[in-house]
Amino acid sequence: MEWTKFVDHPRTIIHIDIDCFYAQVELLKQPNLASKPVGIKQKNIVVTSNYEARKYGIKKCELVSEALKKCPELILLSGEDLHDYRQASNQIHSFFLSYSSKVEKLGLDENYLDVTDLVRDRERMNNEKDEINGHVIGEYSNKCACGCHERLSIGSQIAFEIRTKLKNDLGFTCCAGVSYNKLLAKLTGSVHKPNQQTTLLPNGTAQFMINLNLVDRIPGIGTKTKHLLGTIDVRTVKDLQDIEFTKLKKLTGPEAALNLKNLSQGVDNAPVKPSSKPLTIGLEDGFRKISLESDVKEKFRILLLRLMTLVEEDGRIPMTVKVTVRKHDNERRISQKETKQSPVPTCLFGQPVGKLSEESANKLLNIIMGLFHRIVNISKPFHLTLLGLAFTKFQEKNGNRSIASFLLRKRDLSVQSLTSFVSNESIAEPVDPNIPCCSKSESESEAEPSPKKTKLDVVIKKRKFSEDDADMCSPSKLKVGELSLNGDSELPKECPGNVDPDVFRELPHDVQQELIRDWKLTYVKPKTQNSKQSLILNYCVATNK
Ligand code: DCP
Ligand code: MG
Ligand code: MG
Repeated sequence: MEWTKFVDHPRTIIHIDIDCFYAQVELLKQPNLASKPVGIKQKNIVVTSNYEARKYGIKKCELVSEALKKCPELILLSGEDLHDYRQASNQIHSFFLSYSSKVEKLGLDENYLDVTDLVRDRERMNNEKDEINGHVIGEYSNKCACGCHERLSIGSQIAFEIRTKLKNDLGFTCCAGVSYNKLLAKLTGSVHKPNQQTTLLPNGTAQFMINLNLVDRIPGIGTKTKHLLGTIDVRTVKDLQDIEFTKLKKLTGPEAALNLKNLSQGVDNAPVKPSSKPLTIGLEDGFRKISLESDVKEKFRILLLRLMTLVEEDGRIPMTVKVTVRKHDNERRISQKETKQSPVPTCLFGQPVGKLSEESANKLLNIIMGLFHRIVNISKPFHLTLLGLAFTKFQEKNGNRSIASFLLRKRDLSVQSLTSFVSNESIAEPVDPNIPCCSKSESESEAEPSPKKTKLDVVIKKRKFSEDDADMCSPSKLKVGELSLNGDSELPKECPGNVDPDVFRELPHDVQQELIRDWKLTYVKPKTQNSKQSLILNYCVATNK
């Protein structure tokens, strides 16, 4: 595998990021504050602030105490309840869909729009101005042979129209980056802020990338990759551009080396993937210490209530619950995250979806605590620093379920790391960077954003992992869906094949029955299916009568 430069630039991509998003949502509700410095607070952190406040040097995710030192007159508004932000985010996403069907949502306030088709239509009409709207990086007059300068120019006109209409219709100002791929559009959009737009032409790319300076300024290069590259003295984007491909390949493997070389030159072939509903809806809450089972249960109860409001907004019926626990080992000074998951009886979720009766909530909590007990041995002292709950598989409201829906892999992990719970003991502190963190559980469990970990980190880690860390593997688990495919797996008696048997045994009889019924409905196919799978299922159902 060798690395070669791409030479033509057929696509036009716009990246749009809303200015000081939470603050704008709040200020649209209280416009009288717009000219004052306003910060949005979650627990003891100012997660963002308006640009008035930023004039005082207030940064994102700054401690409230620090922010108040910089600007004593800072007005602090609570950002604990994410409902309005999610609603605004969905409205903005829908608004963009009126320009292109290819809109990919990235977090709450960012979207990529692939406007290639729209540009082509306008090019045919041939009545666009041949000049770029907003800031430009690169030399417009030194035209690229593929014709992209004209297309990017039209893209910049479209970006301006979108930004103007977004402000008029929904009230938000934003920044846009226009370029020929996602990576460059995103990086370009943040050059001039707020409420501005920038277009990057191919002849400006190499220098633009160099100007980023350190490699981890490139989205896709996380902490681990940065450190790994440091071992061969590659620290800047220029170093990465210049390093011999063979040397890089030796360090990271061919796939990652190719990715890295491409990134360093601003090459990114990833398509804009139209966003769909997330496959996981989850919440996490971090704290200094929890060591009592009763506190754990209370935390899970609060998490469950909050999670149900998200489920209600989503409208689909959850089918699997996943519990995440971060345990701190005081002696070894390490924290490790583990997860366990179990199907949940779909009948627990009443109509409308998300409205839980107290009885159903208790049943769910029993399942959750059952999973918790599989992770934490409460007969011994324990020290927990994070609890998380997520629903990971869903059934559409029309009841159309399929085995395929069970087998889908995580695509879009929508887990909010909670600095937003109102709780006395909870402290939204970053994890101590000096304490090494490892996760012995399923890789999917890694939901927290810090330290910055990217796909590339994962590719590189997997490679390293298989070479020297094989003993770190988690014990094999019954994964949802695996049994149905691998008929030769040993099936626990009395238990539906998709439920952890130890969790199952702890559940009340009626919940066990509901799980068996769901399992039967999902997996037991009409008699014509003559497979090991259906034989196993029939056995399960029979033994539980
Ligand atoms: N946010 C958060 N925690 C973070 C970063 C951001 O809760 N560590 C929230 C608050 C932001 C929103 O996400 O308003 C969007 O994040 P951005 O990074 O886009 O920041 P802003 O939109 O606030 O500011 P900018 O104008 O720099 O885009
Ligand atoms: Mg933003
Ligand atoms: Mg953003």
